[in-house]
Amino acid sequence: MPINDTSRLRERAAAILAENDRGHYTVPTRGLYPFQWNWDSCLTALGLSQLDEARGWLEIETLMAHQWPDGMVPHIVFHVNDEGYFPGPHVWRTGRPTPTSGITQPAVAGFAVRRLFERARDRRLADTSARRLLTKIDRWHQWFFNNRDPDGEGLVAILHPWESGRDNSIDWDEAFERVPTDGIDAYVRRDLQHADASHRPTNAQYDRYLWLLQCFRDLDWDNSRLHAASPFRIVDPGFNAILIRSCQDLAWLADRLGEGDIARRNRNLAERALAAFETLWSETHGQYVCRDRVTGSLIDSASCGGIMSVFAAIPRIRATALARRVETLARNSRHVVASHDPADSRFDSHRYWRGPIWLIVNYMIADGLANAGEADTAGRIRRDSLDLIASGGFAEYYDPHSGEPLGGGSFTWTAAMVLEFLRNND
Ligand code: 9WN
Repeated sequence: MPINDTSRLRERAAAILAENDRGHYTVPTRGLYPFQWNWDSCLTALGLSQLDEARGWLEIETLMAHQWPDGMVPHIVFHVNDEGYFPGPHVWRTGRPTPTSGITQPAVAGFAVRRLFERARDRRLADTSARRLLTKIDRWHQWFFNNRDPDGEGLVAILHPWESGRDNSIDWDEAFERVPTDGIDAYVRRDLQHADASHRPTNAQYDRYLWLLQCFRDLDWDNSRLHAASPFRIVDPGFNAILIRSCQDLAWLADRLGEGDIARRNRNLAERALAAFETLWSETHGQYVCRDRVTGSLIDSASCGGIMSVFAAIPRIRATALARRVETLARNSRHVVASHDPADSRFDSHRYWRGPIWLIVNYMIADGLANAGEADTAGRIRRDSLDLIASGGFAEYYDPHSGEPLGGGSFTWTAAMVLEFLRNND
């Protein structure tokens, strides 16, 4: 049944957050994802804090409590045993006291913490929480540039598609050809027990996800060795834009908290990265695209990763061009922002990150466009996002042509983003 009234949308969003709340962390959705995910938690904290500020801070503090000694913040924290997800802790075998995965995810924490801090009504709680998180996030940012930019190019590489958060994007197809599948252990996918196979990555992709995992595991998860060893090294504009924004937001926060060294360090990292960012611009596509760090070439694939670049303080002329890109995509599909250009023959309206719309992506693009003065396009994304929820409910992702809800249901970060979109309308 369509949900047309705003207060009912808010109520339903709050109910989903409560349903997926495990006390000190949330699961993305029951069944399909029974643990804590990194960028899910940071974005979910925004919605949680609208209902209960302390609970919002706790979500990020729980995640950051599982930071590795070298500074990495893992993409999954396995707080409980649950056989319903593959690959579980016995596959990763990272040796952490509370089991975690061995790779990371988009570093959205710096952005989320600034936002919680700016909005806080409980100033004392905000001050102590932000202070505790500041040094941890600063260490994570340094970890990125030390381990994922060993030649000092200014931008960082992902070594596994799961790190990008856009697992089966068309962006990775070419580079994935290089990833072998020999020697992988036998496994059973669990995702297909919870979601339709035609909405999910293929078995051939899962084989390669696992090959990379085993390659890193064979190196004892020693992050100083993984970059050189990985046949998959991609400089993703979306991933880097999130990191740049987080560095800038952390610098802002550090200034407020009187931590001058942290502020300077993060501002410098962001400025260097922004200077290098221009090398990812594609005139052909009118947007940023990925660079394959193994071959050195730009990747011929116009995905939402390149449009998410607007989340960072890119030049105004680029932000305007990205607003135009969104308007072009809007002419090719009923709803925006498709995770891949519908005009591309590889586009698939149902399959995960190869076409469907994700609310978190919409939120970050709309935020960046609004900051760049592109209020009309930002408003359009916001309205489209709320329309999708009103007609399709709180799904993991949506078909950009039909609006059909896809993947998992009762989805945590989708609910959090609805609260955010509604708040921005107040
Ligand atoms: C692997 C939890 C996560 C999101 C990712 C999304 C999906 C996992 C999976 O679910 O990835 O990390 O098993 O498919 O692609 O962005 O963080 O919601």
